[in-house]
Amino acid sequence: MRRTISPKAVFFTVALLLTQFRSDALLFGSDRKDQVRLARSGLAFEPDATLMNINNISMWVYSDGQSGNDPDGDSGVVFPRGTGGVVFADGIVWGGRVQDGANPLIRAGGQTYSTGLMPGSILSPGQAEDFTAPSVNRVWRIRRDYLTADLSREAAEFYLKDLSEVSTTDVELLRNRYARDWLDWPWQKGAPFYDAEGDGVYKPRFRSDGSPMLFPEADEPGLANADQAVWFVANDLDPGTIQSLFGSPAIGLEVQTTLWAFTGPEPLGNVIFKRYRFFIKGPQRRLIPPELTACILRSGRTPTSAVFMTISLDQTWLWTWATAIIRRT
Ligand SMILES: [Ca+2]
Repeated sequence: MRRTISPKAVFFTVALLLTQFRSDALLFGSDRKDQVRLARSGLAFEPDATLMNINNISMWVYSDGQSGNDPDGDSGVVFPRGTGGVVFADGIVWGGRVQDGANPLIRAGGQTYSTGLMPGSILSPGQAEDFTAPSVNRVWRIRRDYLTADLSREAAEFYLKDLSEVSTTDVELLRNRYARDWLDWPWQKGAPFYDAEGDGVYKPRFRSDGSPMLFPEADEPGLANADQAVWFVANDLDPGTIQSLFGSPAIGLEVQTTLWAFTGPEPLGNVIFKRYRFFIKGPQRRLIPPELTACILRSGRTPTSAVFMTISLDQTWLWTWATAIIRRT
């Protein structure tokens, strides 16, 4: 049935394809590798890549939405940790009709083996943050016990080393990054936090030994009482990047991604949750019917996945899904 809309209305239907990709062919570009190597060398304090790796799964994520691949272009979702890759890359793909006066009507974006997004939020219609700034081209990550936790395995995964090769410096660099990310948690951009005072402002507090004070004693970054969380924001405004994906012009989407995970036994110890929030900040105001028309999952030889969907009321979409590894085949 044909949908009737107001002439002034902006209509954007979306078909979201949420899947995990396996490939033997695709590698990241040299720029990506260089950036990540720089970060891994410790020369860049605010890197654009990190891992979710607090339970039985380790998983690479990047500030431009690329996910699943490791910096060397290999499968970057490893289960159980320290063994072999089970997912080559993962991502979310959206497409639909955008009635904003520009052509073509059909637009698409997302991430597959490459990404149509660039790091940073959208400041005003058509204007994104400068993705070359280290404070923008960044992924934030927290865990509550960063000051005292044994981060040796994390360091081995982050620096792509054997555990026996991890140095004290490697571990301390990661610990410093956790401390910095806790301090710099980008709540003003939309990163979730527990608000002790209920004042809407994130104000972390620390004890004399440097350890962070936790909620409800103080504001705390994170979501769902998870043991580890990652947050970053990206946008589709860069014409070359978005068109290189599917040949589509930008929609004007800001995409905020949160990942979180829990320690402990199965099944929760084998799950990484991932939430996407979509904000429409295009050159012209676009209204989006709060509906999603399709969601397709793919499992097969890949880990079993599940999707949980909610729709917020402020013209944003909120998606939560989980990578849950039941068993490795
Ligand atoms: Ca507060």
